Amino acid sequence: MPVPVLITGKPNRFIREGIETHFEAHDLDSAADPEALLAEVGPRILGIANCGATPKELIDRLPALEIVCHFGVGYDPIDTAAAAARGVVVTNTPDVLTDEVADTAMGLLLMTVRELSAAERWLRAGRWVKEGPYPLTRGSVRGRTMGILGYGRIGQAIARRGEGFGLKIAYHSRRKVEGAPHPWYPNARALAEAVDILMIVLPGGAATTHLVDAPVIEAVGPEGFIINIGRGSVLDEAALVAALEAGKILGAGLDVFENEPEVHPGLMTRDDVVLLPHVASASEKTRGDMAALQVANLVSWFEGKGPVTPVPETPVPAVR
Ligand code: 8YV
Repeated sequence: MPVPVLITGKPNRFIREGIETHFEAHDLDSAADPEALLAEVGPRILGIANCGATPKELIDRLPALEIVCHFGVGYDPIDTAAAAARGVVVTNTPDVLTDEVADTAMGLLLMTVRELSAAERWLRAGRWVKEGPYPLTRGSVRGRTMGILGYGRIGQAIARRGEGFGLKIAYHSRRKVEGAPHPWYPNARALAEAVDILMIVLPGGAATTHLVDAPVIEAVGPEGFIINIGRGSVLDEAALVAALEAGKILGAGLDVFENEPEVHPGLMTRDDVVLLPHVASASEKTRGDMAALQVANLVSWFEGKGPVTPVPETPVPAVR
């Protein structure tokens, strides 16, 4: 008998194929009547393939739930405390997306600092022909320092790439990383004061919400830039708009937003920001690898071999 698994959110085709190959799949969010679906299959559901959210209310509706396997490295859409309290294991998809996200971070950084989107808009609007060359950019990565806020696997991969571009690197993470080749700053504000480009690579959640607020934004300075590739909730978007309007910061590049897919209207019309629709890991190759790891966690668990990539917050019995 195939194991019944609930899919939340919108799975990509790699996830759907993997889940349907190995499990009895039930789509929650695209069901005609999600309530009726939960009433019917909820008591039998043993696993969740999470592509949306798994709040406590959902965990409470699934008395036989054993494991929640998330698609993504950041697992803020899952209530891990509620899962832990029930003995439900949670997994994510680390490592397989590290390099893709770090590549995109550097692309976004260059687009922002050298105004590449605005320069392309200039060309496409025929302004190169009519008005001449695009104005020289105030920003440059030459001789600058990049501060990495969140120095985990992705943050360190971005740091290595930054060195390749000749940037000096500094970082802040809650704990100093022993043996790290870059200077550590004890908080976000101190890091922001020391650097020209602040690269946010932090996960979401209560501990990081609005960690980058008006004082931190202003500490980056009027020639500085902020890039956010982590979670939108980390950056106070209204404070960013105010700082841009007041010339307290030169520009920003954002792949993530506080209220995705909605974007603060004050950002949408500005030429000094680059806005990407959360695409850092979004290649077929990497999203396929992430899907494979998500499915591998479910398969491994139900074969009695334990989770492949459990998160630290939930209990991990070696096997089911
Ligand atoms: C994913 C991400 O796109 O892994 C993460 O934490 O932000 C992205 O790579 C997202 O989780 C799924 O849409």
